[in-house]
Amino acid sequence: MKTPLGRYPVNYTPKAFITGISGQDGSYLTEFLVGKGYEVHGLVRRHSYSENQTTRIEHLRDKLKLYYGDITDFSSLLHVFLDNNFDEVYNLASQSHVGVSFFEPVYTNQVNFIGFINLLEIIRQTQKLEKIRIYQASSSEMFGNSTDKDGFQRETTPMHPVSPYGVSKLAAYRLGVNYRRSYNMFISNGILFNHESTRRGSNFVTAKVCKSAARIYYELDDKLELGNLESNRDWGHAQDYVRIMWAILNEIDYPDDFVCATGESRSIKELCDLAFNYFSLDWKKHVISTEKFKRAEELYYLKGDASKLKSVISLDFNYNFQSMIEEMCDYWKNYYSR
Ligand code: NAP
Ligand code: F7E
Repeated sequence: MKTPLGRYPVNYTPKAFITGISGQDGSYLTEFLVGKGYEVHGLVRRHSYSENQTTRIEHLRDKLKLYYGDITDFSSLLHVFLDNNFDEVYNLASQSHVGVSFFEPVYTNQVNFIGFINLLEIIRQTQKLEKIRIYQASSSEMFGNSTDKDGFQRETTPMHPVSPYGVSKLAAYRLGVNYRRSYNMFISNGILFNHESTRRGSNFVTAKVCKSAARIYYELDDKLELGNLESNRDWGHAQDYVRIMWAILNEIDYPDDFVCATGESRSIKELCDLAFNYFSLDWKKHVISTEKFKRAEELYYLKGDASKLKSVISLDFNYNFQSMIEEMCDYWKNYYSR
């Protein structure tokens, strides 16, 4: 990475706004930006159990400016943007669970697509467009079961999403391109492949498997029910990927669309093998595949080619699949040993 804050004048404090600041990526991105000297603002939803609103960013609370709001509520965004001029906006707010999107297709599109229109319209009408840079959290789920002949997905691979989530993300992606061209706005899409961490919600498969293996190790459970065991994902680490979000806005001088991926694809069975081995367990004795966790339509295979991104910035990842899953198993082992 180049010098921190390289594109800003010396002694200038850049102002960033993050939607989805309380999520896995939002929390790591916040740490990263605060570490670089940014003034970080973020949108937080009201929860009935208020401690849950900011669990992942609690350690940074006194450094942040947080606003109650919801990306589907235009007015909640409007007052934030009327009161501030931001340098960078990261749109991470999302109903991000693909399986859940089959049960909540309308809501998923309201948050992931209409929410982004709200944000772009408010920015267009209130901000200095020559100055502000916008990052949209696009997803490999937009590809669906489409691959190039060499088995990879890249920016030019046709996009045929197979879930309401994927459709909503594709709509938002196209909208970002449309606003970029129509209004000359700096909007970049990071097409990120799956990324995980100890902060991953435990209803996503990596965290679910690591957590369950820990519970079986401590004899709190004996079985783990999963859905489809045949799919493959290109899994990176969220901490590595949030640095790329920042680099896409700060180390590349033009807005564009970029795949970020490891280029390696692993199966759910390999994931189970690694996590259960960490606890000296045999996953085949504990894991069962049930209809309950299968999706109405499945995306079977993801393997990303990040060559376009690598040609303009360096992708210096600190984790590989094994070290990431070991870190997650460590986390859940410690969690249940308390
Ligand atoms: P996450 O942990 O599920 O976080 C989602 C965030 O969005 C949370 O802060 C959540 O708030 C917020 N949110 C949900 N609905 C909202 C609404 N209506 N208004 C305002 N905020 C709302 O997701 P993540 O893994 O950090 O992912 C970050 C972004 O990257 C998402 O857009 C996701 O779709 C995208 N993405 C993720 C991956 C991945 O593998 N992680 C890959 C590609 C793209 P609460 O805390 O209140 O629920
Ligand atoms: O599923 C299979 C499941 O829910 C991965 C989101 O961050 O990445 C994520 O979406 C695979 C799928 O992630 C269970 O069917 C089997 O094939 O961990 P996941 P995802 O659907 O790939 C993309 C890039 C995003 O953008 C999304 O926001 O694992 N699987 N059994 C299971 N998945 C879950 N969740 N639970 C199971 O029991």
